Amino acid sequence: MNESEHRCGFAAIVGRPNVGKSTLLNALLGQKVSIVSPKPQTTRHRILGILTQPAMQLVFVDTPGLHAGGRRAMNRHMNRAAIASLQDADINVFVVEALRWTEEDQRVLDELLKQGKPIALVLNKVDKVFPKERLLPFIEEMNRRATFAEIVPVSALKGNQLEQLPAMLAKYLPVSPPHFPADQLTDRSDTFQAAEIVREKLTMRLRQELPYGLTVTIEQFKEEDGRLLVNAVIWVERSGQKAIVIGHAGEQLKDVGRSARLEMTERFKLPVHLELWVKVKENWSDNETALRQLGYEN
Ligand SMILES: Nc1nc2c(ncn2[C@@H]2O[C@H](COP(=O)(O)OP(=O)(O)OP(=O)(O)O)[C@@H](O)[C@H]2O)c(=O)[nH]1
Ligand SMILES: [Mg+2]
Repeated sequence: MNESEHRCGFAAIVGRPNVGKSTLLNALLGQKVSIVSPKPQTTRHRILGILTQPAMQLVFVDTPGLHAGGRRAMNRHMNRAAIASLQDADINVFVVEALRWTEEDQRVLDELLKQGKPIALVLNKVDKVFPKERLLPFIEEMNRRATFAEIVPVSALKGNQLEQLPAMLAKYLPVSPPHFPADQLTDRSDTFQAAEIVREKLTMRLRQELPYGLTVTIEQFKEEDGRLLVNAVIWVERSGQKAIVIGHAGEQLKDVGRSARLEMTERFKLPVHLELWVKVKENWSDNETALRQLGYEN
């Protein structure tokens, strides 16, 4: 390959919460770098996922779901992170759920149109669409809403129709040498990933509003005698939430610890000893200073 033809740039994956952005990123990379859950507002940070091929390096940016109707400092942090990512991208991958269009989708589209960058529209979750012909009128409707550089129906969950995406997106990247070493998968540290794994397991288990008031920090992460010693703190907003997280006779916390440890063992390729503590930081999610202390920085 001629060096002057190598392409490298950023593709931000944006959309409202829960449309499958993180699932899509993980599927495109063939490895999990971003946590996923059935609850909206799972991703809270901008997370890079780097796909390196001989002729290109495509740097995907997973983003928090753009949303309205949350007034806490955390909601503002998440929306800011998403907007900054779509402003910086060479191409934006706008993810929507096939056959569903909501006011929040329209808000994301308005934000994208303001930027004037090319937009690849990904219609996700087509595994739920029967018969597939129902996609055609939806695609026509989308074409009336805006001019998209590409429109691709996919199932991120089943891995359908994804092979074509990287090459399709690469056309919109500038000619440039790679920004990252070929073996680098993400910009996020092991400790960040460990905290996210714990948060994912908690989010999967806890009902309703509680996941929004939880965050996780890592107090210790070190290799000793061939194993990884990890201490994590789960922060809640009110003392009453502590008991809910811990669960009857500590069962829930044990269960979270067990599944987080299994995933960390697989990720870090070492046996893991994981200890979890639950602590209260009053109202942390609506406090800019607390957010920064807990690792939420743009
Ligand atoms: N049926 C189906 N479900 C999917 C597909 N892609 C994602 N999901 C599910 O949709 C839910 C949300 O997925 P995420 O990847 O966390 O969505 P997200 O857009 O990153 O959500 P936020 O981070 O909250 O903005 C999870 O339960 C996924 O398993 C798909 O192609 N088909
Ligand atoms: Mg996500």
